[in-house]
Amino acid sequence: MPKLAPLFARAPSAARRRWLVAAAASAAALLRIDAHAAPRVIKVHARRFVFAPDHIALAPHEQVVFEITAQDTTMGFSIPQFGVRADVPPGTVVKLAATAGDAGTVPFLCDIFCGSGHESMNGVIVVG
Ligand SMILES: [Cu+2]
Repeated sequence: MPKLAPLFARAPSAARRRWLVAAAASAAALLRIDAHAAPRVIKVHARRFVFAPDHIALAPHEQVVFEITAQDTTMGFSIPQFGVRADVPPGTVVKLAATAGDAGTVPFLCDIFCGSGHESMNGVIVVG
């Protein structure tokens, strides 16, 4: 691989400008690819009567995919404010896409009755 400094020392300034423009275009293309990168994956595990994690931090308007598993019985994973929910049977990985809204605190919860602690099975997404 040629060393860059001697290359520039020998190259005419027009060629050097073309090289710099091409390098800048490549960098810009990489930034565009990064902007459209796959959504962040967030794993959430549900068991009676706990979600782990039960606090999740998202950036405003961030697109994510929750990968949800359940340990002992079919659970529901619901984020009413984001308009998404899923049944989560044990032994499967359920993928649920969601997009955060503006900054704020958003509750999520189990919406399938799973036992005597079901009513307290919830968590919080902090968008900010
Ligand atoms: Cu439940």
